[in-house]
Amino acid sequence: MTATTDGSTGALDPRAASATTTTTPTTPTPPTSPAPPAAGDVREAAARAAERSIAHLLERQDAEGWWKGDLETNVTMDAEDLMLRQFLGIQDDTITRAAALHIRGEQRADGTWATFYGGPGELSATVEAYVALRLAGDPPDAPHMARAAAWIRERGGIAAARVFTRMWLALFGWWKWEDLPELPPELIFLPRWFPLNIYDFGCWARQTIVPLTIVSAKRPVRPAPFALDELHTDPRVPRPSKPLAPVGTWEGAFQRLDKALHVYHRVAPRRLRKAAMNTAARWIIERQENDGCWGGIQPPAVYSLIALHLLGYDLEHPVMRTGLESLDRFAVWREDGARMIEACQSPVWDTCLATIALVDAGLRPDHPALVKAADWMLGEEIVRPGDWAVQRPGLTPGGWAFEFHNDTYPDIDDTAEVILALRRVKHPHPEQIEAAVRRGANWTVGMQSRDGGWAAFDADNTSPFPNRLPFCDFGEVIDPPSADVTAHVVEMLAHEGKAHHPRTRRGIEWLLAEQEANGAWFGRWGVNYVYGTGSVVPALTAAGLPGSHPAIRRAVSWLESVQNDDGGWGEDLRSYREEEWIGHGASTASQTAWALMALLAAGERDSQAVERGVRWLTATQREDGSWDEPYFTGTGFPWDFSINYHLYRQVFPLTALGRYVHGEPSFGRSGALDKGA
Ligand code: R03
Repeated sequence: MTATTDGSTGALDPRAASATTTTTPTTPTPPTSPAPPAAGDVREAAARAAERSIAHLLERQDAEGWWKGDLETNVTMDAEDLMLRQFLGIQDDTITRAAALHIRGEQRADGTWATFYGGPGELSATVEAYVALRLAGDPPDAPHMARAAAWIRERGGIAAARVFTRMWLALFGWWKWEDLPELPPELIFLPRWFPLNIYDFGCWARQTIVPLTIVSAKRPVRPAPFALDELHTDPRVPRPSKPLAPVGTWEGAFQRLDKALHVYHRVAPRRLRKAAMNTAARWIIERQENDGCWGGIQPPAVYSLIALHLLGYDLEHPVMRTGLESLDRFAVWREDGARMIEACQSPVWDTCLATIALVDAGLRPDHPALVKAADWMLGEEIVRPGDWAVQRPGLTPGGWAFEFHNDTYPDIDDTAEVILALRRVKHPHPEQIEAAVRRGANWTVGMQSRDGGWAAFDADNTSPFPNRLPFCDFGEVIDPPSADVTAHVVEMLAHEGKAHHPRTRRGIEWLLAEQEANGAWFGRWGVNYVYGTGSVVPALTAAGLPGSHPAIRRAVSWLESVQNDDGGWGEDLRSYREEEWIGHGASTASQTAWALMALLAAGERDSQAVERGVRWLTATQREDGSWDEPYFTGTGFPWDFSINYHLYRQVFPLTALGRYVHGEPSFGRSGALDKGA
């Protein structure tokens, strides 16, 4: 996310964004490219663009067979890395300088940091970035620091930051633990049927909250060498007291529960609390992956390291040492010496999407690069139970995760897409593909939620309670079914010849029931309605719905209604918050591709909309066969946490161009599912 000179980046008016991609002065205009092809050559131009893109992708495959694009998020990752090192006493000057270089590089002229390219200043990110630069030695009276501090104070200061941010500050005495929600370690003892037991939370929240209950109980304070008075609106009264909601409301009930838990904290039986913390520690250590990480994502790792350290695990203990080493592997070192921490890594996701793109664009299915990718994916298969088995105890393991090392939390999205990829490769040992696909497909079918949809990591993870906790003021904390994941599963099952399987039919019914009145589908893990619609339409047509089906017609009409004047599609992250941004934003490569994939699947190959979209892709492709995409089109949590998957801008345009030139992927396999799956 590169800041621009005038501080604001990206379009601020939905209509302006849709005019053309280059009207907003602050968004990077695509490199000047040759005039779009004349009508007759648009297919020829698409074929040439696909060839260049294939070459570009093949050059970037790792020797081990995988692809991985940077997973760019925001500077809280880098700030929390520096705060973790400060807390554990493992500061490293080289790392501090490189992290500070990256953080400063992301600050905008108005002194703020955002959580996505073109986004507004975000208070918690700005607080954390400011603290990190103070730890790196930037003086508070430096212009860039003074601007940030003034902006923070104007927006309520530290008191208005989210709970996670204030927890980080409490570690150094810059906030009071008493002014944070309680997270009692005794939570770990709650049985599966009891509300707010840890399995009621989404897997990422569960892995984060368990260690945080230890930190919350211990309330550690290791003062830093400076105060942060300049970040309080009034240092004398650093925190406004939040008024209690009425007792009859959920919010009021949970606020009062939190007050009771603060009292309990003072009187908790020592033996019970000690037993709870030890049980939590065992739970955490059981889930550390072979490479030392936790679930392949940053939050459980940093909080588990703090929690275990507070319980006496010293830095040389294997759990701590491998945990810290795994965090170092999340660092991307740039040529300019800056260091960016990835919140997570997406090699499995990137590799399956790249494989699909290459085959759909005409690369021969037995190409050595594809066989190598398939072998690597086969090696990534997960064959042991994870936390998902709590909800599905009898289900045979199978499937894939998103990251290099994450056997505890395979996800349904990656499993569906890996199967779609493996089925496209002509492998010398097809029986290996068949076996892994069968296990993965059976596991996926077994993970269907009761309502017929599929979620990302768990089945039926829909409790209404976690979201009401005062602690949960950031991101999502449960994992309900979503249209994009359900669509990827339906598409996979259709490819497996299971379009008429009862489970598939329930998934299709779920999708049809979820279609918005405007004809689109919501995007949970991608931005936003363009992603949801781009996922669902190809799934429904793969499962046999005709392009003339009313639901498909409504989706086509919606996509045509939000196409930009320049022929591309774009949807700003603001659409998660503001209706007028639904379907609107500066054109981007990945979102244009998603729209084209839907229109092509719906039988619109010869339409004006498709031709204009294909032209936009061919006209904005760079000389080296790649596309630029500063905009974030990936979603961690709608609005709260956004991702720029750096490979999206390559793999999706190639998929769309490939399907435009070569037609839809053929399917209708007689893939096997176990009886009764
Ligand atoms: C679309 C791809 C398939 N998809 C995988 C998506 C993985 C997305 C990255 C996960 O990284 C995370 C980063 C996080 N942050 N904070 C949290 C978090 C979780 C995952 C977080 C938020 C609230 C709580 C706990 C942790 Br409570 C930065 C299925």
